[in-house]
Amino acid sequence: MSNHSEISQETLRSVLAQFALEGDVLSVEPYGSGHINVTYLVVTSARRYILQCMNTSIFPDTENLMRNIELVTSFLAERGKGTLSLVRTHDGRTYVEDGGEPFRVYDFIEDTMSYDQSPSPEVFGMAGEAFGVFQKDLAQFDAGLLSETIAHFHDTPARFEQFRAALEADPLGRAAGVQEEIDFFLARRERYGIVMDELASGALPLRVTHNDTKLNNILFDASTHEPRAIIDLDTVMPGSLLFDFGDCIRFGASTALEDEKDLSLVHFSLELFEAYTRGFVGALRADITEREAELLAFSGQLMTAECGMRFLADYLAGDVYFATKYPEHNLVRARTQIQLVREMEEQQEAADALVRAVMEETA
Ligand code: ADP
Ligand code: GN1
Ligand code: MG
Repeated sequence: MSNHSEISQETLRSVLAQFALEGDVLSVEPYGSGHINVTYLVVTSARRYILQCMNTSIFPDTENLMRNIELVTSFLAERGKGTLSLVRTHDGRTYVEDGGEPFRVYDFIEDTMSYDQSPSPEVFGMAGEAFGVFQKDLAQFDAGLLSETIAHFHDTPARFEQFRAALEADPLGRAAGVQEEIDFFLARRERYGIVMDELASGALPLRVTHNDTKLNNILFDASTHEPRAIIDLDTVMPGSLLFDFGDCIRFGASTALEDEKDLSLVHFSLELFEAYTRGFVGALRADITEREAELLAFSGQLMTAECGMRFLADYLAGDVYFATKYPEHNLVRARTQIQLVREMEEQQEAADALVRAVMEETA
């Protein structure tokens, strides 16, 4: 299912009829601000649910994707952790297919909220702790059970090659208008391999990681503001701790939305970086290796550059991957990432010093 197409109410209702829902369906409306799946809020006469049409061009193997989600959610639930809860169909399946598109249903996690931007260092610090704890919990999980749902997901050199291929193809002739942005990513190519090379050599350990640690993939309690559940588990796979740290810094240590058009509002905040680092390192301190600690601040830059080149590649390719609301949306997103990488580079020494201080304090 492309993110851009509409699914008829008739289809949605006939899909929902196959799930063992409580009550009668009253409404099904688009929901949330994810870029990948098509998400709906379902209200029945008894309660609320989330219905998702999964994106098969991005996750082609639904069977194994859903097996991963079942395994990870039951592992977390058995340990008393707040997590997603799948609703089964009348005949016990975790998803259905309609017109070739797969759909799943989750219980709606009530009285929660998610943030598209960090509202304060306190909240972002709690996000750091939540992703740290998530990773610590999953350290007990047998990585061999998980399928790789998207190959080379945070393989930055592979992402760079995809970017170059999009540039080469340039199907809409958009490259000519964005030479400055293209040059930004070409100029940094020497640095893209550091984490992948060290994972390959064993200098960095492979762990089970979330891999999509956007702030809006945490549901916070609406009253206490404490994190209640980490969601969007489609990309839980073997990876580096640096992916989870760096990607959340990319999104949450910014002073603006990921798609802010006014770049004068977009800044890398050391205060937000410090709050996140305290939370994340505080939860995982004993497990973080010396080399991981050395690369923590750098991972923010790396994940931001990686995501920036994915946005720019998608802009060049004609907006086929990320959901967009207007023709320049991916370009706007690429520009915020470029601005953030620039400022992260300028503040790299200060960020490294902060990481060292937090590591020493918590030793
Ligand atoms: P995507 O892969 O497209 O990002 P997500 O699984 O992250 O999709 O869902 C999109 C949004 O829907 C989330 O950011 C969150 O706001 C909301 N959401 C998803 N699952 C639930 C749930 N079980 N309860 C409440 N809100 C949810
Ligand atoms: C996508 O699914 P969502 O919206 O939480 C993407 C991430 C990107 C992010 C950028 C499976 O995340 O990798 O970092 O957009 N997820 C996938 O906002 O590609
Ligand atoms: Mg999401």
